[in-house]
Amino acid sequence: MADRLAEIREMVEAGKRLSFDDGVFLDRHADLHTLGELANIVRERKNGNVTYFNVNEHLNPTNVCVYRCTFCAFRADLKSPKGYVMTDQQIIERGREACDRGCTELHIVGGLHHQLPYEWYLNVIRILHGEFPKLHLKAWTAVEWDWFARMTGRPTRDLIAEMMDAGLGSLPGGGAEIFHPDIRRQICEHKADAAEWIRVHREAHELGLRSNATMLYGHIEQAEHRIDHLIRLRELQDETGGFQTFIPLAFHPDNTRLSHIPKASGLTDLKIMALSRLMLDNFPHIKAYWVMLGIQTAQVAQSYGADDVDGTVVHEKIYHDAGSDSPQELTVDEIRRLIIEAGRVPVERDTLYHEVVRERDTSWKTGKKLVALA
Ligand code: V47
Ligand code: SF4
Repeated sequence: MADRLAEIREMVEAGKRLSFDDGVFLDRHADLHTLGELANIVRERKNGNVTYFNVNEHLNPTNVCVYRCTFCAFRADLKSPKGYVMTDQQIIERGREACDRGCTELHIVGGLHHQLPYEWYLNVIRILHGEFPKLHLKAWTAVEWDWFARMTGRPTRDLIAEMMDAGLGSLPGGGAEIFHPDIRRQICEHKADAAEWIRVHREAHELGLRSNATMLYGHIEQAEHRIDHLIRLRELQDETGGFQTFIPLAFHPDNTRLSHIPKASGLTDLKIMALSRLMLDNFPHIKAYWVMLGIQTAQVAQSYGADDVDGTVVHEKIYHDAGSDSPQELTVDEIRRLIIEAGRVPVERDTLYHEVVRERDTSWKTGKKLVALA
């Protein structure tokens, strides 16, 4: 066991790629301290001492959803009193609020509504881009794109191109869950499968968009399923280079059909963060999403592979509906403090990882010369 770990250490130090078996071995047997140390080598090689954040808001224009993923507390049935569909006016107000708060990005995902046509989702992008052309719109998970294709009978590639004309800027990483069919069948049977998720991201990359990727862990999956998931993402990244960030997402059980499963511990969160950094050797960034991890774990995660903590967020629903006790938003000062306390240099980025330098705050300029990009 110690020999195998020493071999893997040498591989990581030499920048060599880890195999499926290496990943499963690390997941099952490596101690957390070693995993963190190895992941930190890769993290600092790629991103130096910098941790990125952005100034963003979330918009979930509807929570009504045809699917019934067992892990989801956000969705509502068509006739449920909990269900909502935002009006154009409400959507524009949220865009205005985001601009007034200095946001560079709006993160837009929702449910797959039984009755709203594809044109309604297209209109969300069109009106927001029309009113706020400088706001980057990161919108619709691969599962939503697949639903649009099922509804319209049109290829996802055409739909992505059409939304790009309307103002779409990039794709978020949601809907990936766990790709392995043995698990996917049990947690989200009917929605887009692994091949469909991967095809949508491949098409987006080919059309010139960047995207993110996620993995939902801490429910019924095992080490093999997690490593299989990471390797499928790594293979697509080898092909296209279009992924920017990987975000491991811990399952939050409250108000879901899997509420009997205890929430993953902070130790598991750090283990998956480090494993993700080690296996995804071709992803530039790994995100410690503070809403999901909590602030303390997001701080420690910056020594376990993460070089990004997401943004100010505001109006997050998916995790708060499932029991997250993180605050609804962090101010820029709070984010910067949580990064500095972790011993890293905060750098505000836009969605595409260009540094944002705000004129009124000259400390951004000191941060700039410390940026060490791979
Ligand atoms: O696809 C749903 C997950 C995802 C629960 O791209 C749950 O920058 C835990 O993808 N417990 C949506 N997870 C969120 C997402 C995301 C978040 C932040 C940044 C980015 C990005 C993407 O949330 C869903 C699903 O995997 N999810 N319910 C739950 N109870
Ligand atoms: Fe619908 Fe997404 Fe929730 Fe699944 S995770 S039920 S697709 S809103």
